[in-house]
Amino acid sequence: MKRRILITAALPYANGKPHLGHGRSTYLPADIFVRYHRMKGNDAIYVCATDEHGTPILLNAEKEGKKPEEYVKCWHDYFEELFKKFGMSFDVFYRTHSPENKKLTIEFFEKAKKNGYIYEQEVKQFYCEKDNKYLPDRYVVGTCPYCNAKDQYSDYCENCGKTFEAGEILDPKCKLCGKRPVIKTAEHFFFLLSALRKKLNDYLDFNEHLQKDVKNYVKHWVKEGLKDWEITRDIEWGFKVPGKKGQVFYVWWDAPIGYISSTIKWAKKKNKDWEKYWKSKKTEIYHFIGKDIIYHHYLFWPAMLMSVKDKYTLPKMIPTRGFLNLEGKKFSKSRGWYISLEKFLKMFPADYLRFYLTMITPLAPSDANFSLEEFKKRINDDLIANFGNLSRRVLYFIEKFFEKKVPESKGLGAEEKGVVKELKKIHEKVTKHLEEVKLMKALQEILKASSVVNTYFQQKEPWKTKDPNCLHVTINLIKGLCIELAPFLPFSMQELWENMGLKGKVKEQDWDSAFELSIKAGHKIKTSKPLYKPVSDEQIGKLRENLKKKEKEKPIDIEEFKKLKIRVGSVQKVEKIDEKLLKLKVLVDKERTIIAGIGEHYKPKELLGKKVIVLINLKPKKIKGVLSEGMLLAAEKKDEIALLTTMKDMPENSEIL
Ligand code: B3M
Ligand code: ZN
Repeated sequence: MKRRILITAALPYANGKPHLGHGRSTYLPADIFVRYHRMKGNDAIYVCATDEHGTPILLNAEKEGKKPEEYVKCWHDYFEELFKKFGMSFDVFYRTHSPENKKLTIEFFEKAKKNGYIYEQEVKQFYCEKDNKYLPDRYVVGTCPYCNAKDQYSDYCENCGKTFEAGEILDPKCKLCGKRPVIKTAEHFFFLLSALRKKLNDYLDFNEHLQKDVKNYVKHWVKEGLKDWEITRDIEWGFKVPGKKGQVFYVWWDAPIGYISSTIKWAKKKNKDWEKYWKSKKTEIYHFIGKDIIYHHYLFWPAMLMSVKDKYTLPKMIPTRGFLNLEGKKFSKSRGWYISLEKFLKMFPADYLRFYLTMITPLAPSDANFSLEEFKKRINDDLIANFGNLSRRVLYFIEKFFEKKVPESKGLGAEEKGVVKELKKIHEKVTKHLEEVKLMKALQEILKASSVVNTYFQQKEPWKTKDPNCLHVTINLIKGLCIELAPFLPFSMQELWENMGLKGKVKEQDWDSAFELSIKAGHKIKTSKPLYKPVSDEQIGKLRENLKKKEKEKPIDIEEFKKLKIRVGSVQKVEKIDEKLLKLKVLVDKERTIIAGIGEHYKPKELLGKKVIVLINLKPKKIKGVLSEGMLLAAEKKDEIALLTTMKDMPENSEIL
C-alpha cells in the first residue's frame, strides 16, 4: 500500500552562505530519502523553507543598511538557486516570513494559551536609554562572569558554554551605541514546557524509530527537569504578539511552524488537503536535523504540537547527524577556514559532493571530517574506477562490437544467474538500509554490487570474447545500479539513463523492479561517452591554496597583536657579514645581536646610534653561525627598504602599542 511520508530538512537561516557541512547533515540526507520513497511509489513530499526571523538576521540587515524584509528575500532567493544546483528536490521551498506562517503562528499561540500552556511573567531585561529599546540577547555584549572571556553575548558564553540570565554579564554594553544599558522589567510569555514532561517522556519511550543514543541524551534532559520557555522578544522583526506592543514571537516559536505553513502553501498550489499530511495517523513525519537543534526538535516541537490539542501527528523519526570539520579543523568563516557550498559546486559536479558527503555520513550525531585528499580518492577510486568505468565499458563494447544494439542473450548461464541473484539480494539490503535512513550503508552496498558486476565482467573478458550473453546481462545490471544510485546521484544517473538509450526519467522508475532484465535484445544505446572526469591534483591544490590564503587574510584580534613584543632599540655596533647581511648589536631590553638582510640598503656607518624598531620575542635563529635575537621592522617597496623608527625620540625598550 502506498505510504504517505512528509520529510523536512532544518530550515536554513536566511542569513549568509552555507558551507559544505550544512549540506551534509540535513538537506542531502533528506533529499536522498525522499527520492528513494518516490521511486518506491509512496506519496512522499519534501518540505523546506528559509528561516527568516531572529535577532542575528535583524542585526545583519541593519549592518548592511537594508530592511529585514529585503535582506531575507535576497537570501531566500540565494538559497533557492543554490539548492537547485545541489539537486535538492523540494516539493516546496517556502519562507517563514509568510502570511501562512503568520496566521498559523498566532493560531498555535492562541490555542496553546487557551489550553493553559502559556503564561505571562515579568522578566528582567537590558534596556538602552539612548536607543530607547529593550536589548535582547545579541544586542548586549560584555564579559563572561564565569570565565572572564571578553565580547560575549548577554545570554551565552562561547568560551565556557555557560548560559546567563539578564544582568549576570559583566561590563554590559549596548551593541548599537556602546552605552551601558540599564535593567528594566517587562512582561513576557512563557511556554509551560514543564507541564508536558510526562507526555514528552512517553513520546520518547514509545517511539522505537528515534535514534537510541540521541533519545538517551534527551531523556536525560527531561529527567533533570524542563525549564519553561520564553517565547517572546522585544525586537521589531518577527511576527507581532497579539495585544503586546513592541513584542514579537521568538524565532524558534515560528520556525518549526514553518514546516506546516510551507506544506499549506504547497497544498494550495497542488489542490491537496494539507491536514492529511499533518493530522492523519497514516502520515509518517521525518524531520532531518543537525545535532545542534536536538532540544528544539525532540522537546520543544513535539510539545508545541501537543499543546494545541489539534490532532497533529508527532514526528515518527528525527534523523540527527553531527557537524563536519574541514581538513581536521572546525569550519569558521571568521577564521577563514571555510569552503562555501556555492564555491564547491562551481568547481565540481554536485554528484561528486553528494557522493562523498554520503560516504562520510553515518546515521549518528558524531562529527565527520571533510578531507580534500580523501574526496579525490573516493571520487576517483570508488565512483569513477568502480562504477563509472564499468558502465562506460559495457556501453563501449556494445557500441563497438554490436553497432550500439544490445545483443541477443542465449539464456542465462550459471554464472549470469549467480550475479543476477547476488545483485537482487544486495538490492534487498540497500532497501532495508534506506528504510532505516542508513544512507551511507546503502551506498556502500551499492558499491559492493558494482564490484560484483566488475569481477564477473573481468572474468568474462568480453573485449576478447565479444560474448553477447555477458554484454546483454551486464547492461541490464548497469540499469539496475543506475536506478539504485539515482537518489544519490540524480544528475549523472539521468545522464547514464539517456546514454543507455532509455526513455523517460530514471527518478521515475520503479525501485522494486530495478534488477528485472528489462532491456531486450536489439535495444539501441545512445553513446558510451564517459560520465565523469577524475578529480585532479591541481584542483585539490587550488582549493588548499585558497584556504591558506583566506586564513592569512583573516583579521587578528588585539590579544593576538599583543603577543608581539615590539620595542624601540638603539644601534650600538654594526658589522658586515656579506653583501646582504649585517650583524648589529642593538640595545633594547638588553643588548641583542641581530642579523638583518639590509646590507644592500644601509652602510654600517649610517646606522650607528640610530633608533630602530625591533620585534624581540621571535624565536632566536642561527644565521651564518650567529644566533639572531630579534628582527628589525622595515617598510618595503620593490627593491627599496626603509627601516622603521619613531617620530619623536623615545628611550630604548619603549613599547610599540
Ligand atoms: N534555522 C537553525 C539551524 O539551521 C534553524 C533551524 C530551524 S528548523 C525549524 O540550525
Ligand atoms: Zn544603545
